[in-house]
Amino acid sequence: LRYLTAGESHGQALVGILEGLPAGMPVNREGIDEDLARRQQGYGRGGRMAIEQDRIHVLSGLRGGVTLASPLAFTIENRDYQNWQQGMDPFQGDVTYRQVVHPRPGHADLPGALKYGFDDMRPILERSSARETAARVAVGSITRQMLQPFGIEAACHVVSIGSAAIQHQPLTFESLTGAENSPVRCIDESAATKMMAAIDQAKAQGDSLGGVVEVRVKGLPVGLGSHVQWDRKLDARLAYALMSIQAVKGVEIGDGFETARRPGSQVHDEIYHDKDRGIHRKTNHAGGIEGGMSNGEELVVRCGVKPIPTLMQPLQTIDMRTKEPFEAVKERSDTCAVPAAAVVAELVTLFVVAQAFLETFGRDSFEEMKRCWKPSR
Ligand code: EPS
Repeated sequence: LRYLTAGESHGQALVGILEGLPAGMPVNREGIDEDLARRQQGYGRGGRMAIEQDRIHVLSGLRGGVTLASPLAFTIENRDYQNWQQGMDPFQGDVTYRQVVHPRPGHADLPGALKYGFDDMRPILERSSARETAARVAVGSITRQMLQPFGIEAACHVVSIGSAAIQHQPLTFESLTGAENSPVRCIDESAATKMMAAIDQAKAQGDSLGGVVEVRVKGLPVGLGSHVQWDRKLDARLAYALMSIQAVKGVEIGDGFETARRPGSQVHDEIYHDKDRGIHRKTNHAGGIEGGMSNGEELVVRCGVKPIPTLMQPLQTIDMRTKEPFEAVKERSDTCAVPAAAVVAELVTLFVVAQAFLETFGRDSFEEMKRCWKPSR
């Protein structure tokens, strides 16, 4: 299972090609559009989300709502292209339109411009924009539909924004349901109020805020990923995929960095067996992965998301043409995209899980996959 995305933030559309799905798998458009809408929400977003209404347009790979095993190609329209055509039209676009020559510290602007030999950073920011994550959400959402019949479900929530954090501990998959109705995807109402106040304050000060998001996946069979090779380890693959999300600066599995501070007796999850539950654990510090393999417990991953580099109270930078000191560019932006990043992390996690799932339980046809499905325990 693999995919590519294409598309500029203010170009005509985002594009995705997903290849490797089994044949005969039902795909429901509404489910994908729901995930796309989830990603668009969140307190702290800027003006762009009032323009966009992300919807998937499938071009190939499906017939009558069922996969053909051929590459599934899709687009998600950028409505804002109507306002940007003058600058972004593939052939007629004016390359001097809305140039960006004052790189934002923390953004792809500067290294991208130096690497590709541009003075204008527009071509860099158009592609490095987190708008691209809409395509990844669509991909992940399709894989959600593949995993659902096998009892695998994912959910996400926001653990902290700035210094405002949730109090609830320990969490389970079921405890996350309330996040869907929170403007900041937070299950703790008092923390959510503090998060929104922090966003308001950052906005008033022309600043931006990051945070920590968590994804949980339940119903994973034992043995996704493998200990036998570095690039087959499920935790390593999750870290790779999650770190590739714009603004993610750290990834933790289970108790993550905290395990380094505790003795082994308080880190490792003791093993039990009884007739009803089979092999099981009473704790889940490992976050559902041991030795690079799923161990049958809930998968728990967290991402640290840095604050967006576009500040309305700009940081110091230089003018790329004169190299004189200047204030960084003020593009329209979000104050905080952490609630959206939680949704992206959930869908990116599901893609990695689906990829590993197909390696162990995959067949050419979906019906055969379901017939042969026998999780080890
Ligand atoms: C982004 C800047 C903003 C965000 C955008 C990411 O867009 P614009 O420059 O058009 O105002 O809204 O996020 C999205 C469009 C999205 O769909 O998430 C950036 O510079 O990364």
